[in-house]
Amino acid sequence: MTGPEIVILTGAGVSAESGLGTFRDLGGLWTKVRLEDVATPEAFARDPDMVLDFYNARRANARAAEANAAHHALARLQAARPGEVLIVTQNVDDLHERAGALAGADPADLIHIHGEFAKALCAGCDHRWPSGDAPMTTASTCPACGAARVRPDVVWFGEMPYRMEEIYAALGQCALFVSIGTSGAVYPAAGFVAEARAAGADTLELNLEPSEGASYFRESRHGKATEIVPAWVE
Ligand code: BV8
Repeated sequence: MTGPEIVILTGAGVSAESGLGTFRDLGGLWTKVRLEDVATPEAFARDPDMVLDFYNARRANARAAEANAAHHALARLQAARPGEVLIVTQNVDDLHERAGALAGADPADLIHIHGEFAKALCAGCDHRWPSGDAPMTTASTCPACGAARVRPDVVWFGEMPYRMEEIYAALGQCALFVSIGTSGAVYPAAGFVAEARAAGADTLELNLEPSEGASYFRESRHGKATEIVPAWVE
């Protein structure tokens, strides 16, 4: 086998017990804020100050959070099997990286399909750079082209998620696909299980409750990520 043997898709449920809110649960972010108002290129064009404030607050929360037992267990699995376990995360926090650095996992085995808070993106020239700790404002400028069109490097609704070719290649040849802490509501990630299954992979869901795509998985285990993920890994 040339690619990863296991592909793991993670979502907000993995970071929930680190204190970062989920999106679609009762009290989740998208029940308080309309995603059309903050997580689309149109919203940024209409009201960049509001969108940047929304993301500055979430970036600050994510910086203050710590990786939990689920992140650490996945990082240990990756460190034990270099190159064999690819994590594709929908999360824009850096908790997988931080756990991975402690465990000695290879950062190349992690893909942020929806981008990351740790980077800024110039909406003018597409240059990316580490976003640092300072809040982004409409006066922040791009270090490459000088334009004041700085935004967080996250994938908004209607934009193309990152590194799709690599992900589909991995899904097409992995032996096991595992989905953890995601509702299966957002495409294309929600379609990964069908893709992996069609290519012959075994499929496992680890989630607090059955997700929208639960019936696509051969096996589902329900409970808190900090309990069921270490139990699966160990
Ligand atoms: C695209 C990033 C083309 C920034 C996010 C109809 C109309 C309009 C559009 C569409 C449509 N149908 C499909 C679309 C496309 C659209 C889409 O899917 N919309 C949905 C809403 C219908 N998708 C796109 O626009 C995407 N781009 O399609 O491009 C394309 C097509 C084909 C191939 C390639 C390209 C871009 C989507 C990017 C969206 N970006 N955010 C930010 O964070 O602000 S989305 C947002 O949802 C999150 O960021 C996250 O990334 C994503 C997924 O959410 P989850 O992680 O699953 O979180 P959720 O709250 O939903 O679920 C949490 C789960 O955890 C729950 O099941 C819960 O039970 C569980 N849980 C809770 N606590 C725990 C737990 N589990 C375990 N332990 C716990 N303690």
